[in-house]
Amino acid sequence: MRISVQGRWWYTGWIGGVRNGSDFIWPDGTIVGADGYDNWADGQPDNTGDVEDCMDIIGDANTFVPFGTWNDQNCSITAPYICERQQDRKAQTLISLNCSSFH
Ligand SMILES: [Ca+2]
Repeated sequence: MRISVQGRWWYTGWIGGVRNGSDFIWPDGTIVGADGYDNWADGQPDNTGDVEDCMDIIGDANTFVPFGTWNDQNCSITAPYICERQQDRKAQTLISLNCSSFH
């Protein structure tokens, strides 16, 4: 499975986390994993080449890494990004929208 954005297929997508020292933080400033949940792929984050400061999600089941797991990646790679959207289901109004600042 790959990620489809406006008719183009991608093998990855940015999910907003960035390196902050020895941790990664989400766009709202919370530390990744502080809530007891993370979904890093086996062996990740590995900071290959000491340049992987952004978090992406694996969208290619042809690799040996499960779809949907997380990886640290070089921030300069162009990829679509995934936003967190909170919506009031009853009122159908947007409460908040958090997107990564890189893409
Ligand atoms: Ca990595």
